[in-house]
Amino acid sequence: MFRRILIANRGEIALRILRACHELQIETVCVFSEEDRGAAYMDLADRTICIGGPFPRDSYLKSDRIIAAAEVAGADAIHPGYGFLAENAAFAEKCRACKIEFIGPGAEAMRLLGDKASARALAKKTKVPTVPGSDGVFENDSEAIRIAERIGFPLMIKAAAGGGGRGMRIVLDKTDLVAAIKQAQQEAEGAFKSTDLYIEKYLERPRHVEVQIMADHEGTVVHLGERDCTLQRRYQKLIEESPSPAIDSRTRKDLCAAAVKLARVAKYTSAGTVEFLVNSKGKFYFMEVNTRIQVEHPVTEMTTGIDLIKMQIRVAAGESLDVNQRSIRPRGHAIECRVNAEDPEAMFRPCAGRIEKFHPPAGFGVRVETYGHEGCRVSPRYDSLLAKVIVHQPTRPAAIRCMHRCLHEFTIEPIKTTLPFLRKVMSHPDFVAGNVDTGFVERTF
Ligand code: MV4
Repeated sequence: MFRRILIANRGEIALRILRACHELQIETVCVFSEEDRGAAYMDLADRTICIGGPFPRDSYLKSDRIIAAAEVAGADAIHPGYGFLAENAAFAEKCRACKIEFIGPGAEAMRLLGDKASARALAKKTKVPTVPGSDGVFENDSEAIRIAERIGFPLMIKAAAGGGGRGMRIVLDKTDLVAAIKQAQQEAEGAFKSTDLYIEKYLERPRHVEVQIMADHEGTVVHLGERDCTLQRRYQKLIEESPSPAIDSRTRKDLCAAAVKLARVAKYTSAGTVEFLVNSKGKFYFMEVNTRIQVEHPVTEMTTGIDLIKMQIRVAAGESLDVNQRSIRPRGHAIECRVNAEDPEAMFRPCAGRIEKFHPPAGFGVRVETYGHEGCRVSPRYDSLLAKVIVHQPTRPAAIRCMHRCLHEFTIEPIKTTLPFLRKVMSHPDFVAGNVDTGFVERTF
């Protein structure tokens, strides 16, 4: 097992990883930016090292400084959390070259699955259902037109290097195609330094259902059930739950089996998520793979009783999985609400400042993941995620009632948060009925 882990992240996920390390009796090193100097969660770290200025590109994205910090502090592994360097294959390779274990998948699997066009090609080859579309990236406009005419409109142009909705365009008919390709190319070039694009048929009003997988270095792959993340706004998830209220047990079985199959052929290790879109008839299609631990992982931890961060650390240290598929028995219903420092009345504009009053909820089946406390500062430089409220109850109606209670108990002042918005969703008849799609938030609020 590792002796000392460096945490290359900040905020709630840095705290989550710190706690897991200490339960495993592993020492911790926390790196931080000038902006995060003095943040209370770092009191729990055995050592803290400043790695640069407030902008992510000057600190949390500076791979060489992070590796240097790990070497100086004698850390034998780095946990990247989510965001920042978590899905950067070059960073994973640098860690390996410096004999520091990167807690995540190998660089090869990360590269193969991180490119959405190659992940899609692998899914297709593996007979995991994919949306009709191009075989890999297209070369030029005339090839794109040929593919578009074959699959029909509406369709989507997507950036191979994209993710979370960046570099995507919906194309309603042929007259818009060439202009959309140009726009998507420009966006992709700017954001990812790659103009590779591919085409998919556009699925209307889908649900987003993803499968949590975990794999060790012996080739054992298990799934931990699915999460339904349909409630989003502008590709930002707001509420996640498990099990999905939208799929039957047969679909669930097929979906989870497809995710495991894909992880096996990719020789995947560590925690990962295979994302699918599900249409109103319950047919599912592979979308992309997230090669990291995700924000919403606690939903799965609550239903399975498995600590995914600890499991990730054990697997990275070379231990084999201490569970098998039959022993993983999801129970009850879990819901997570993301409490963001944003003003829902002002188009979810990020809000920053000092928190004067902070009273998180607690009680039976309630878990709160946050770096927040009275007197803490919320920076405008970083992700607005302030707290995650996760509830676990025997049934979905009980979980909704419990979440409703928690959201009323939670007091944060004076900064604006998404709490009032989340309260409205919890009492909305369509959410209560499990009858929403990915356009629900924009249509309803
Ligand atoms: C799609 C789609 C419809 N058809 N692909 C958005 C983020 C990325 N993970 C995939 N996304 C979508 N891909 C096809 N072929 C609709 C979306 C989409 C979406 C997906 C999940 C949750 C919310 C969404 C909101 C708008 C669009």
